[in-house]
Amino acid sequence: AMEAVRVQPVDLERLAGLLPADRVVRLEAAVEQARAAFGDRVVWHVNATARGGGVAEMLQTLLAYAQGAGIESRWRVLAGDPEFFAVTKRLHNVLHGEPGDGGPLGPAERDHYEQVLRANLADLAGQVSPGDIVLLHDPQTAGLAAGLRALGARVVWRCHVGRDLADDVTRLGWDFLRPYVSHAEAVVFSRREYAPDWVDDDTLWVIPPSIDPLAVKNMALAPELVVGILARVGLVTDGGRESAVDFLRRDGSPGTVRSHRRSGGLLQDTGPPPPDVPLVVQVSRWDRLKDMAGVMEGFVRAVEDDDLLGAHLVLAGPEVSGVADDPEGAQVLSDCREEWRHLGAAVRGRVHLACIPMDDVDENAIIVNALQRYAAVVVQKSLVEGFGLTVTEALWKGRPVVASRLGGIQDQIVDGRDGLLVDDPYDIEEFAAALRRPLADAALAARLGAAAHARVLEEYVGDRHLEQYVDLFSALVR
Ligand code: UPG
Repeated sequence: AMEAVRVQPVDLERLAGLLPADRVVRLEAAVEQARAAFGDRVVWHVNATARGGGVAEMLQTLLAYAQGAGIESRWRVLAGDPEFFAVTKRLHNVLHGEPGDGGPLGPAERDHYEQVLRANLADLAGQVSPGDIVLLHDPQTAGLAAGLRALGARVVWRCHVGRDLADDVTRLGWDFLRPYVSHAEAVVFSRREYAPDWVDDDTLWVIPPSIDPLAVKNMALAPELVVGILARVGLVTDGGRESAVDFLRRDGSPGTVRSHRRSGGLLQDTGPPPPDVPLVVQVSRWDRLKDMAGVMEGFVRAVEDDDLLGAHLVLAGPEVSGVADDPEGAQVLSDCREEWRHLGAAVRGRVHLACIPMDDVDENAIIVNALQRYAAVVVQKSLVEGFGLTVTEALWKGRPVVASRLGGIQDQIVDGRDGLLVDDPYDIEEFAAALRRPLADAALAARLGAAAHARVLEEYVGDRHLEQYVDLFSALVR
């Protein structure tokens, strides 16, 4: 059966407290509009995982605010088997223009995809009422559109991935998905360029993702707490001291970061970085398109000629068993470990791989938060990226970010102002050169970080996102 994810309502007032007055007024107007246009309907979100990855991250926070504003919102997670997720991961890869495992997307795959979604639809049929609004996320859920329409629901499909230029590989994915997506009444992409040409302009919406500054992932943390958290989980050493680390969970209840250092599990046998060295950090799912191996190579290149203040690299991702819809995670992590073993002895001690536990969402979030805040430089060397919430999160924290100039990353960063962009994601030398700059130049790092924070507040905070949803849903039910 489908999993129902419960989200505690959060009062929009809290978010409003961060915003300039004109934006508060606009947000209040949007809430009024929402109540009038679709306040009597339930808004459903369906996706493929309750935790790990950008979609789950956003649903957690946007649903909390929608609930807080009195819009009844519910979240269901697909039930699928490994074969289903192998097919949908293939779709995910090809929509990014990457062949992935190169496996087929033919009639047998289609059959299985439809069969799994039929079972899920049966589950939803008992819950969704005619007139309800259903937002289906990503390729995994597209095949639910027709059945939900038949139940009288109003259906939107949102695609979180894409590639700036369509090619023969992306077409494989779209050929598979088109018969399903065509039943949705509106289709949402993070960039205009991602929409295949058969999507009608009047059904196409462009809505970039957002972050919630008040989420556990992004909330302000005192510097002592940052170090305390990282020491507690063994991600940095602090002379053997280890204090209890308490924090407030999303729902306001108390949480504690568990000690993970005895298990040694987080660091994948690579050992912790010493205290007081600058850290270069990339946080990503273990997905080839995030190019963790390339980050390692680029870091090694950057520190080969210049010690760069003794900088270390931390590559952090989720515990691989924790992300249900990502069957490639374990393989990608094990490839990274293999790559690490082949690094020169001198530099190997400066590169660390970490898996962050996923069984407690808030604990995971606060560890990621601390790591991003502690970082001297955050990198995101993706080979393709629909949007890139890890970039937004780091920009919000005022970190200098070095990232590939592609996908949603190029919308978030103006090169040289809010961060540094690398033109060719396959050019290790260019990446290394960009990485050296903020490490070697503290004034540059500070200037980029300040601009970065301001830019996120301007463009990528939840109010803008919620308003766009209100516009979309209002248009849908008009
Ligand atoms: N994250 C964790 N723990 C980890 C690793 C990652 O919490 O150990 C979080 C991370 O903080 C971020 C999210 O997972 O919030 C990852 O999001 P993102 O960087 O956006 O990547 P994807 O998971 O690949 O998300 C997909 C798209 C991406 C888009 C996002 C939302 O690939 O480009 O931004 O969906 O549309």
